[in-house]
Amino acid sequence: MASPIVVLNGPSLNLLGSREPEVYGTTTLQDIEAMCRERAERHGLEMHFFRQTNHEGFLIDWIQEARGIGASVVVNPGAWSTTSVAIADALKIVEEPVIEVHISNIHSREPFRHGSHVSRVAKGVIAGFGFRSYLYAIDAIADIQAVRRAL
Ligand code: CA2
Repeated sequence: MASPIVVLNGPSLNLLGSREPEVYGTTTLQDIEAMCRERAERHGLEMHFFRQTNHEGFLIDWIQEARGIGASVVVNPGAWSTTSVAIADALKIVEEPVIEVHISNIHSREPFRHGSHVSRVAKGVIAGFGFRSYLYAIDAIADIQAVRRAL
């Protein structure tokens, strides 16, 4: 049976579309949510929830909630990717695939954006494709599930 998808967003991503358009584009987080829902639906997958928080503990609670329902996780941890061992620990015990996404290519930016703790526990990382990073992550999850069904 197809497992649901949850999409999680970390600090300040609620401001997308309003500042630094040259780095993060002009698409809002609400636009991204709508596109993710459509993409998941197209793959016949349920997007169980799409959330954003500026509070690290909430993100950890939601990761545990995702684990509890057997969901795959698309996560843009924002700046917490490089600072939070706690988020990486929470993601490590999610049984379904975890895909880390970033709108910008963190590897071509300042060195302090390199070295994500989350990358060490993620199944894969998609960065640098703007809002499409999220859509490609959903495609990857659909593909993983299709391969699994074919086995
Ligand atoms: O490229 C990404 O998706 C990031 O996760 C975005 C984070 C940044 O700290 C990561 O290194 C890369 C920043 C999110 C803040 O978003 C803003 C949006 C609009 C205006 C200002 C910040």
